[in-house]
Amino acid sequence: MNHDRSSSLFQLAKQSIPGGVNSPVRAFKSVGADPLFIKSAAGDRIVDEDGNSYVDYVGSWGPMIAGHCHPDIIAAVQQTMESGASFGAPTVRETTLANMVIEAVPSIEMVRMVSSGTEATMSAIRLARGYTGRDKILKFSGCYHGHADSLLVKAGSGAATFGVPDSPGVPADVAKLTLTAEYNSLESVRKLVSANSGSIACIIVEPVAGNMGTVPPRDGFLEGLRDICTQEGIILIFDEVMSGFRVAYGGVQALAGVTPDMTTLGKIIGGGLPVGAFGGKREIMEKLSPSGGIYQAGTLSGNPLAMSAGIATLNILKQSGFYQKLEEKSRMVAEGIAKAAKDAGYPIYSTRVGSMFCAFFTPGEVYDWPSASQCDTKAFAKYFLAMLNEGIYLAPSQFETAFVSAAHTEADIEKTIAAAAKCFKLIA
Ligand code: KE4
Repeated sequence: MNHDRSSSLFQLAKQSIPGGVNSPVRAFKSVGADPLFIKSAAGDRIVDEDGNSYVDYVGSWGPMIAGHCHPDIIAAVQQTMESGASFGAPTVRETTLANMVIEAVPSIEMVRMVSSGTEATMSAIRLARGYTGRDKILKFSGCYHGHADSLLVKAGSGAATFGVPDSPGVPADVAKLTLTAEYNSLESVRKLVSANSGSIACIIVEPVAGNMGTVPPRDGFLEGLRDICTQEGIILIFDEVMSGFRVAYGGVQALAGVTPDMTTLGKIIGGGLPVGAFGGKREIMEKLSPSGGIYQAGTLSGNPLAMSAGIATLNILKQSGFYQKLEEKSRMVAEGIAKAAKDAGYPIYSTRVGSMFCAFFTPGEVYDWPSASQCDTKAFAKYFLAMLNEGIYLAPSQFETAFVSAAHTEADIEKTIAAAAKCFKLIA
């Protein structure tokens, strides 16, 4: 496949945009190639500036669960645009989408709209700190919750329970308030909680981790977090920015039967337009300005375009059989790729939760960041580029999740599996 135009556009972009991209993962750095510049998309396909068509498993990193250019979403946004893109004043659509979210996720009694997942998690943490009067937070290695300072933190070395910055520009004094445990390890949580008793405001977790590849919670993990938080008066935040409305209409919490105190959302509820949301118990949410004293704001929060795209998207998801059909497509493609790897004699560890799936390039079980980080990222890069050459667009990193949409056709799933069979043979 020829990518000349994308490459020249990338050189141009690098002169005016840092790294040539507006979000780092798009730069294809971990797969050692120039990124593709995408010109258009429709259904399960994206087309690059060189005219190459690809079966898309990135789906804008999750939002495009209904497929690209769904006519209902286009119509909703077009109609809204014609009556005004943004007013900076309350509109009916915000209440409509808020009530759809509340109806879908019973643990959410009230919800505040923002413009990104980062804003959602950053605001939820401030609300948890303000509500509890405590300053520390606890997260998990391998989980990503956006780029707010408190969340760009990794575990301190040795016995130090203090966090250290995971990026220049994050002050050490901020990082030390973030504790980091291991995903799927209640023991690591209990140790940190007892060492910081009474000073942890919240535990924030991806109830299905999607940012180290797709890593499901082990039996009892989410339930254990719920118990610890209840006993210790810690706010349990499920970061469902990726998994919300993705694995089920009610998110992971609907599948797991575990009730968080707050939930963050994004991606799908904006149907491809900028959106985020955080919601939870009324007694917590009412502490937010202007009903309470904890400040949070946003010029384009709840803007009509994103709200109309979100409402249209959720109406598509509510159609009967939507998730059953998506489950069948997702099972086909994930199992097909795993079988292709096995038949080629290349060991991968395959995971899937609903329409989120991942092929880990390691023979061992992946259940947390230390085990995920054992993957052969060089082999992944070779596989990624070989699949791209076959017209299959995967996430350009081993530590990301692949997404299936309702628009993925059986023919394109077959094409994907055939490509995987060829590509695993190439790298085996
Ligand atoms: P945004 O600020 O990117 O809208 O959302 C941050 C965020 C929060 N929580 C979870 C669970 C997330 O997955 C994300 C963002 N996901 C990444 C994909 N791994 C976005 C892609 C990117 O950074 O460009």
